[in-house]
Amino acid sequence: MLSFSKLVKHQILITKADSGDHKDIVHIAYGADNNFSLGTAVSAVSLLKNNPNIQPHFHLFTDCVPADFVEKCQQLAEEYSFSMTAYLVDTDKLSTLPVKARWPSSIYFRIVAIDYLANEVDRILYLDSDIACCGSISSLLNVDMVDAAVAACLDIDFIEEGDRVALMNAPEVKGKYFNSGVLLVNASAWREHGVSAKIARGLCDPQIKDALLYYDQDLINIAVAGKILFLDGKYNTQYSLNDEYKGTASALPEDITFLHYIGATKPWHQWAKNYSSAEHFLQHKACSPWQDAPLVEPHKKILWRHALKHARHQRQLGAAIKYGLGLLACALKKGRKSPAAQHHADAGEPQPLRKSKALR
Ligand SMILES: [Mn+2]
Repeated sequence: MLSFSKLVKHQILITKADSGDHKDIVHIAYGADNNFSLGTAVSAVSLLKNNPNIQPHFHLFTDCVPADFVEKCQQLAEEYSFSMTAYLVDTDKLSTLPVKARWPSSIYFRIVAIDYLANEVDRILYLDSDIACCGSISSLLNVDMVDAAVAACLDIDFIEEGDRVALMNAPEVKGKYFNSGVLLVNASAWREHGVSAKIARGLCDPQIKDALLYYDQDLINIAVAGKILFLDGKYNTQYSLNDEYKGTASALPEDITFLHYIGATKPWHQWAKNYSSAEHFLQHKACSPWQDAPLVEPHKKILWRHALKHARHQRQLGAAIKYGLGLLACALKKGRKSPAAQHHADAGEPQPLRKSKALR
């Protein structure tokens, strides 16, 4: 059976906090590929800025650790007291796991991270890279988990719940499906309940495998059902920047600990920078070693499409032309491919979900 922790090829100590600093050490895990590295960095910065009383040890599970990233993290360590370790994950082995077009295999990094760290530390706070910290996390760290394996918040966007829980043969998940962007993990309960092994078994179960839509998130939900402690929504306030152009955006609540930018448009995307909702990310980027890092431009069709819709919504003619041409270029490139390649391209192109904000 698959052992997730064995997929860690090696680890790199990026920076180590001064041991004379007597703050509480909090283990914070991220699992994201290099495409999300700007998000990971700024998420960590937002946590440091809002929590001067703790000393985080960041554990980054990733596919690539560029020298420039290490340099900037070390620069950040001159200002804040924290440790950081990067873990390189064997992506060749992960690529054999089920994913549909919509997700890269790096979605499984979070399971690798938790499985690995559950043998090393007592408690892990897993965070997605598209999460900005907006306040103190001390109340979250003091949560009494009793024998729950995971503390998390309800998912605001669980699609076709009735059908899906039936398909996954997981009635215990009904009405209790959580979002996996913020997970507080009780390592001993995770091990005692054999959660990693249940996830690995789920991956081998044809019925579950075929019904998976959010892969890693579905698998964790099924595996920890009944051993979950639900947290106040402020610990994972899920917000889609694409709601801005759809006209369905609602004002952010006052009291937010973690703001989770769900949906395909992320706050590090060039076309999101004018929204006040992106400020929770951009303000931390602006006063960090990543201040001059360029915002990300579209690099696949679904992003060109969203970028164009945002530019039109914001009545930015120049940007709309640029993104419209980019989208056209994608269509032309696809049209030039042979039928076989075209079939492959179709399979590889993320399709928008009918009802979902998708793309956590
Ligand atoms: Mn996310």
